[in-house]
Amino acid sequence: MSEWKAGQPDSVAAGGQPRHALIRRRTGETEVELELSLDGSGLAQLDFPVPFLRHMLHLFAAHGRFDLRVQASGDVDVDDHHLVEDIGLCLGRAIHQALGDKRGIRRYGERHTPMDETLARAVIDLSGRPAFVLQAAIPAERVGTFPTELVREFFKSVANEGRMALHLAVLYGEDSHHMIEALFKAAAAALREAVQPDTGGVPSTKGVLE
Ligand SMILES: [Mn+2]
Repeated sequence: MSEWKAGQPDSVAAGGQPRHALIRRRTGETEVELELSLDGSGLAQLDFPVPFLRHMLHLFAAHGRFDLRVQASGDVDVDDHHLVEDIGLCLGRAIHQALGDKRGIRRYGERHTPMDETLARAVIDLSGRPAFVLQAAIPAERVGTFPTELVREFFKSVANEGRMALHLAVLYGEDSHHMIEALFKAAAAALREAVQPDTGGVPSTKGVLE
């Protein structure tokens, strides 16, 4: 893993300042500290006991060229559900907070990402209105120790707290690991596009994106 050095952006939004958020959240079930820089270089520092999600967030950071630090713990002796959901929630919250008033961004992003036999698609609108659609027939119940049904819980939390329309689909594929990995890579690249600097102003005819 690369050394953590957030705050050394290689691209910065129209406002000129690196877009960054630090989220701390503690409940009876989990404790999450998550730091996100949208204008990063793809670095990840991940410390929590869900190995497959670490793998996914590592490549999410790399393919979005975000810097992402997550330090989290929780009741994984029950199962991974709460921790995965709450890390997603904090990631969504960080995206929303880092974007501020969304002035000067593209707002929309989309990407198709193949991984060997699999093709995934992600389409994002940073609209201020949460909406989530996932179309994916993932054949395996688990990848490693990770319950594949948690892919839905994770991205639903990201969409809700990130106040975005997030449409994810696996168009076809065979291998469950490939399907999930292609979804995370596509989502990262689509988000990267959506947060990119554009010609200025808030990209809505209403003048406001919440
Ligand atoms: Mn992999």
